[in-house]
Amino acid sequence: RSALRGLDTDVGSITKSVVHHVQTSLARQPHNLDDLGAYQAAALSVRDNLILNWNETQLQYTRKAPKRAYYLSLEFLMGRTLDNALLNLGLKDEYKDGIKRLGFSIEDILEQERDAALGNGGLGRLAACYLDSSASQELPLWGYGLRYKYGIFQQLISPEGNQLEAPDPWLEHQNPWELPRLDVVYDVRFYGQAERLDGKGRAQWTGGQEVLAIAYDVMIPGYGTQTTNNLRLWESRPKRGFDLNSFNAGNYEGAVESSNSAEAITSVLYPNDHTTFGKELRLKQQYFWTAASLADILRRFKNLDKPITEFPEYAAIQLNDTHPTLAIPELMRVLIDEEELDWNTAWGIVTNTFFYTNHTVLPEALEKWPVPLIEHVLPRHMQIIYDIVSLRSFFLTRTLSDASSSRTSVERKFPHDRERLARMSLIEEGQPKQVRMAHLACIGSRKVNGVAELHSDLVRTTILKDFVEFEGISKFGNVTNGITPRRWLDQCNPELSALISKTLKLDKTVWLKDLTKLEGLLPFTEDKAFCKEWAAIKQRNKERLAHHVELTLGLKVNTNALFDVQIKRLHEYKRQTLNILGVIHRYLTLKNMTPAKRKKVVNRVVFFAGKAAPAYYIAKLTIRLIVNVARIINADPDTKDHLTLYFLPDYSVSLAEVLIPASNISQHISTAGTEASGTSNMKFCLNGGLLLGTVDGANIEIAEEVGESNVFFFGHLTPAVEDLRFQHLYHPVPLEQKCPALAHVLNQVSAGLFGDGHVYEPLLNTVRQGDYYLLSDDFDSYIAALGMVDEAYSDSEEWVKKSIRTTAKMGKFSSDRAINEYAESYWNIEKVPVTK
Ligand code: 26V
Repeated sequence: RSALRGLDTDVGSITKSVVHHVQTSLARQPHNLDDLGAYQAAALSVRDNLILNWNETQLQYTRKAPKRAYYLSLEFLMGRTLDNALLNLGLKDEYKDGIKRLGFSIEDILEQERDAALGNGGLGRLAACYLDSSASQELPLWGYGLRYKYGIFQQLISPEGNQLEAPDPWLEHQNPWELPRLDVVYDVRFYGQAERLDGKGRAQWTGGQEVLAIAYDVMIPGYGTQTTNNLRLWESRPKRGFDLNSFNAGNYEGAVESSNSAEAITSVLYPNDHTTFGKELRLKQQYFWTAASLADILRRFKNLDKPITEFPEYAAIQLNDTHPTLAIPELMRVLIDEEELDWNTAWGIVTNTFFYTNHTVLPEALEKWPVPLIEHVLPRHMQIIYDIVSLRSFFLTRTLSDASSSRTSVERKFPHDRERLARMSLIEEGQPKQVRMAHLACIGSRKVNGVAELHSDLVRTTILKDFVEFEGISKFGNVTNGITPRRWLDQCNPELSALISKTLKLDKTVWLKDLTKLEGLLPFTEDKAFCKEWAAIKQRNKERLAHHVELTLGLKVNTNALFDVQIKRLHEYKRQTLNILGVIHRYLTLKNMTPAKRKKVVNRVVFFAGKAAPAYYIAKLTIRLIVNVARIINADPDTKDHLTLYFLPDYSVSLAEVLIPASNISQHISTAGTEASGTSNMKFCLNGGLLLGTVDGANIEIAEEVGESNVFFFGHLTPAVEDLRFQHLYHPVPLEQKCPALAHVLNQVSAGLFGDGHVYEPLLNTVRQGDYYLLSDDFDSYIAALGMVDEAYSDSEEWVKKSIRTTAKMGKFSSDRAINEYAESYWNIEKVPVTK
């Protein structure tokens, strides 16, 4: 509890503080309180501690004026806060007792909290893990994002198996974890006119719509530190609650409408990932957030009274994917039009401030915005982008006769290579022209990185190859993703955490901050008693999951079976389809066996969870197939003891915390070269679940750590993918011939074994025709790998050893390691210890 300042934290004081909040903040009577009220009061009491640490941390930052890092992310998938705050503050036991004295159970009140689900998937959860690690590593970092009124939609599954979406009103009850900062407000302009003022690139931007950005601060406690960092989320509000002119002119409805449109900006998180769509409101979200965040960062810098040219020595801004790329032209605009710097000085500042992380190489996910749309919404920024391309930054061509500039242009470096100019331009020709945000992010940044070794190689050799040749390889690095072991082991798997501490003879505060200490578990693979305890904890976690399924779905799960889990966004490249077709194959195989032979097969329970983008037809059809296969096979008396299947609706961070510790094997089976990293793979392995996967993303580095004998790899490798796709296009082989087992499975689905066969035709045809994600190439080796899993699982002693070895070798994947790499190799920031 060294982490705490100010407040008394004995059980008696805690009880008093909770009761005090019941009576004052909630204005309720302690004797007729429900679980929700108890949660709210406990949260407010914990919050008091966070606020004191937050104040002290921010005071130190102001006093010491270190270089700071800013993490700009449109998504922060935080999940619940109370349990995490208690563990990070080291007050879990005290609150558990205090809550008990008041007649409540801590487990019950923790369940009352709604997830903060301001993200789609891995990209947003990564941002949340990095916040936790920054505070735990005492690094001066703030996150900047949007305070969406509605987070990722709630997923409902209809009786037919269709995904339905409902809004996520996560702010329905007041949110104790945010502090509204009604005094931290900025104006953000949209539309209007931009007029060039002189030959130096200056302009004046006037007119249009002005919207207010209001700050809400979320406290981010470090683990075992007093450091409490900040996540600042912006809310949009109309500049004037009412447009008085319209009101006076008798246009009441018009006046109300203008206030609606300002508020619309932060009303909802876009539930897509990996597909661009060019919606104006999404562009407005991106600009609203980057403009407010930059204004805030600049205001803080200006308080230091340093020359503006020193800005990059005090601020490093990380762009989480291309979503905040407008920050680049926005900082140019401020420096040129408002600070009146010359173009070269401004561009020098910009390119020393920003850092860009790419999170996908899938072409459909690379952001492009139509030029006419940017011209309309952000006319000044469009001018600046054009100036970067050719006129002033000497990027593509050399149209200014400023030979003294040290910067070279693409044209000068590669004369007569017009195709290269077209490939590299920020503007893609076409109807309409489009701005390529990844190119802008790349040339506007100091460094660029991918999120796992293979992915970073693909960034360097495919999507940004020309830029590597132009700017040099040293600008293009890698930071392999990581996860916070606090949430993803200590919090979600407390029994395993306790066993590890006992075995290593280390306080958890030590190994949770130096995860490589887990290697100390290796000798214990030979300790029978330890192995038995390890296995027993996994079993209890399986029972906890079964209990959850029974509570939520009313279904009884067989816990004496291998638990096989695939949980992630539904997407063709992630190949949930391969998994479900594999399940059907197993089912058909079981059906063909004698009962005696079936008894020898490893019993298996397969879990799926994940959301599909609301407009992603094929992904939704995959859910429907999974649900209907489950309906049939779970009811089949011949096989149901040996194989069952569950689709758990409404996947969330909180559900992941129950699923991950319960898995024996998890599936990460993307087509090679498509999954940039994956981070749930790390979470499963940290919890002693083994990995079945393709040679892709971070799977590769996990295998390097734990040894290939402890993972189940299958499928073609990345270099083969292009050739295989070529074969599909130009030398197709009938599926019956190429992969009869798969053809048979598809035919059974078509024939209606799981209900209306014709419903699934569009999904099945993605495999039969084109097969872009290469299911037919990988199916046989996939089935073989599943067989190897069965065989390995049958040797339960050896399996436990594999499980222990896997956990023991996961040290590399702590997000503490990752955040320190960013701090040292990218941002050049140092720790700021906060002590009294
Ligand atoms: C792209 C787009 C395109 C426009 C529509 C909205 C939207 C939203 C998100 C994205 C970014 C997709 C990139 C992404 O989520 N990548 C995932 O990042 C994880 C963290 O690095 C990584 O583990 C996953 O492998 C990668 O798919």
